[in-house]
Amino acid sequence: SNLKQEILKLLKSDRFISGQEMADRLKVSRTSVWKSINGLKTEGYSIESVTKKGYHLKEHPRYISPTALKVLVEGSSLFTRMEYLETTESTQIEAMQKLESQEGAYVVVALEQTKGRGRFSRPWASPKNSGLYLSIVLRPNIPITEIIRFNLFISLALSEALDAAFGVESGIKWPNDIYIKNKKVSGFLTEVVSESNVINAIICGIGINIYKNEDVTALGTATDIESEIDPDREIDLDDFMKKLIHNIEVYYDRFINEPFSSIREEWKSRSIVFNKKLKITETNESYVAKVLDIDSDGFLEVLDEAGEIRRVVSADIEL
Ligand code: BTX
Repeated sequence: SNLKQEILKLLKSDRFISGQEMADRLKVSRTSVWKSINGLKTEGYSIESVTKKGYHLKEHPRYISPTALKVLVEGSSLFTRMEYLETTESTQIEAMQKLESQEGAYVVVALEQTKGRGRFSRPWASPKNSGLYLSIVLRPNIPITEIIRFNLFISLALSEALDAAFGVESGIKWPNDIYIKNKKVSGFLTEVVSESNVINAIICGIGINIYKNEDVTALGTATDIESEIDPDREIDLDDFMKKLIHNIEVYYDRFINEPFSSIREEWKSRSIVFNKKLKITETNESYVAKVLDIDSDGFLEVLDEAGEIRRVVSADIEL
């Protein structure tokens, strides 16, 4: 309910707040306050009441809550709806199914995916209560070729949100991954629905490993926020979602209005692919090359072992 959202806001803004004060400020009865607090507790918030001091939010739940998402939608200049699912096959599938019935830009978030997927139908490990899995639907009216540029803007939004919310130092591995210290913490995938080469909808799926989980650790190449965050620092998923959604709004607007060159330097400073010998796999061939630069169109300039400079637009890179 709306009251739950208001109470959550109050709990977040004060160290301690009494039931009476919340009731007065929101002009409702103490019983309604008490009911909403119980509702938030069932959503996973650990709310403690201390005699003479009042209520306070003890620790953050290990997952985001529907109430927090509603607060986000209400404050959003872009998104009209955020759908919350405990579990689903893939948020990409959910998001695509709503393209007709749901107007505008929206988000589908799940706490578990049973068939999470990466690019080229590779699996994306999406265990329960360990990560965040979301799909963002946007509807720009632009040529499909702009998708490369979209990925560059989104990678910056994601990497910056991770750093701001968790105090980590993440880097972008072109084209679609976010790394912390040489391990993948997050990946995204951009799919489009288009007509005559014009985009009808972008469905961008983002997966982020938050808590340690064997399914993810077993990959050997992956990490999670819990393993990388300063141990004194708390993982606040509501705060992360807020920062991520805000960054997506900002960078999506910039994507629509600005060329890649306006973020090129920022993007380069976060990139982890430069000046290393990497294995690059394009559709038909694999080769070893050193990445020299990224041009104003978002193409990588690489130097292969034969001494030839190539422009790479779509490929997989192994560090
Ligand atoms: P990708 O194809 O670049 O990465 C997939 C590869 O990454 C896998 O082949 C595997 O080696 C490795 N991998 C699998 N799971 C994980 C994980 N949890 N953490 C780190 N590495 C992993 C990247 O694809 C794009 C992933 C997008 C996932 C989101 S989640 C929400 C949305 N719904 C959905 O089904 N997919 C997207």
